[in-house]
Amino acid sequence: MTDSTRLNLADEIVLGRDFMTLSQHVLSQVGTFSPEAYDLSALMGRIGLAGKTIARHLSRAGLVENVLGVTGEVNVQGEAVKNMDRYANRVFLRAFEQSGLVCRLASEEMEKPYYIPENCPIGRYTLLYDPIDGSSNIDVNLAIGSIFSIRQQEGNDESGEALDLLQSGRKQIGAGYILYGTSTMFVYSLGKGVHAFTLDPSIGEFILSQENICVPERGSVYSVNEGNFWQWDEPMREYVRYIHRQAGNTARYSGALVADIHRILFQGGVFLYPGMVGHEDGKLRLLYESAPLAYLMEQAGGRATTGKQEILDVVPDRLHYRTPLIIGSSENVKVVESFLN
Ligand code: AHM
Ligand code: MG
Repeated sequence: MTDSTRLNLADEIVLGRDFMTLSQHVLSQVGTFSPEAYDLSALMGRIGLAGKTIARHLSRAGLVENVLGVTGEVNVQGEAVKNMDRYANRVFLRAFEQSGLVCRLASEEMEKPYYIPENCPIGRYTLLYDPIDGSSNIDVNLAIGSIFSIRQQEGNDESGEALDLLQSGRKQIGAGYILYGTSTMFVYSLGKGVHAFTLDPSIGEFILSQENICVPERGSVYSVNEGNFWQWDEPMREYVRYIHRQAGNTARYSGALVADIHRILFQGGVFLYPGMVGHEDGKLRLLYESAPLAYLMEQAGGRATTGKQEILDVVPDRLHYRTPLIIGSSENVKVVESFLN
């Protein structure tokens, strides 16, 4: 080996990091070279492809048509559909057509699950997702995300009722999110810790940036929309008054769950979206928002609860079921609970 071809230690470390791609990492997590391992690796790669496509579209917001603004439609949740919501929903659907991986997808933007019949004979999985989380941030160029949850496909329920999905979050076999922030990050778990990847746009790959993330046991951040203060029950108001009286606490609320939870995952603290007058179950949807984020938070050593029950134990009675959400560092969640119970 000549001097010019020999790698020094620093180069080797950099190259080692550069070469741990998302799909390689998934294979190493599953630990075998079985068909299931390759399927999960391919599935995660397709979610990553959807994320890269959405990130590219977002990067040209304001320069090309139909990135900003609303479509004029209202979705199943009664919310105005943004152009980006519709685009991102379709990107996920297209990413899985003819993939043979996923038989059925269900999202915040579709009333009923979407079947890809040609995939079903071999597609073992259902993908639940929120294509754009934090939609109110799109038009002002602030951080947003996509959330996903992977479940085993059980049975062949083409009636569209998706009764097999009405099971607890413990049935998830993987979950994660993509954060479209100052960089694009992909954070996932397959039940063996939580791992973060950063998109290197020069090679178009998600490269491992942090493995086995552990949420601090406690943190100073509380993240809640205090504009709803008078819509909450008294115990929740009392908790927030208590937080105000303690020195060292700091409020951070971005309007995008993914961004707020990402901060808490790395730095500790608690995110809350409580029930409100007339909306006792709050705003967030269980199957494709709260449950996947709860799965990640538990994997990182934190907790997620409705205030009465662990989020992962909640069994929904419909696809777009909502729950209150209290999620983050275990000590912070315990303090919230001490006020609620
Ligand atoms: P969305 O998926 O339609 O964007 O709604 C979910 C978002 C969360 O990201 C965020 O935490 C919350 O809604 C913000 O709601 P609010 O404006 O009521 O505080
Ligand atoms: Mg959402």
